Amino acid sequence: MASTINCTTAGCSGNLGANPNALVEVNFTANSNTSLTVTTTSWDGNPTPPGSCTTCGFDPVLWLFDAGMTQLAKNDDISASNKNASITFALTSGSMYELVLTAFDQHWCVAGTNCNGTVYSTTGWANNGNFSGLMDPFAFTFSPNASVDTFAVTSQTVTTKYPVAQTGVPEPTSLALLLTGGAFLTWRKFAKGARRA
Ligand SMILES: [Ca+2]
Ligand SMILES: [Ca+2]
Repeated sequence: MASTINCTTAGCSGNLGANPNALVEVNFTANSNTSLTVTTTSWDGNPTPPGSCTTCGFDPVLWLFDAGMTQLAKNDDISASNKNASITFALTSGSMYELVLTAFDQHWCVAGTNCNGTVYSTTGWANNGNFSGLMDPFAFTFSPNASVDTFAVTSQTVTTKYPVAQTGVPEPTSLALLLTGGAFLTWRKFAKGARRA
C-alpha cells in the first residue's frame, strides 16, 4: 500500500503505507506570533462495538522541530486513556518549523544522549515504530490561535528514507566502558591464578 498525505491549513490525514517507521513531515512558516495547537484525531483503541472502527488509527506521537531539527515540543498521549497526541507551541513570526507525526515508539535521538535506553553515535530516528496491530490511518488538526492566513503549510511529505538511519550501535564511549570492564575481569582472573600458584 502506498503512503498518502493530504494537508490543508486545517490539518492533515492519510496513511503511512503500512510502514510504522514512516514519518509524516509538514513544513510551515509562521506569519505572526501565534500559539499553534496540533491534535491528532484518528486514534480510537476502544471502538464500540469492538472491531467496528474502520478509520481509527495507531498510537500516534507528534513532534515539533525548528528548521535546524532542534526539538521544540513532543507529545505521545493526551492522557492514560487517550492515546491521541496534542502539542501547543508559541510560534515566532517568520520562523520555519517542521511538524512530524510518527507511530509509537519511534524516537528522535540526539547523538551521545540516552534515547529511550540507548545511546546512539549519530543523530536521527530510532526506527522503532509499531502499529501494535491497530490500523494505519492518521489524522490531525491545526488550530492556530489566529486567523488561518497567519499560518501556511509550505510542504508536506511522508518520508520513508530517514535523515539518519540508526543501527543500535553503542557510541565509542560506551564501547570503551565495556572494554574497560572486560579488562578488569581478565585482571581478576589473572590475580586469582597468581594467588593459587
Ligand atoms: Ca500517542
Ligand atoms: Ca503512547
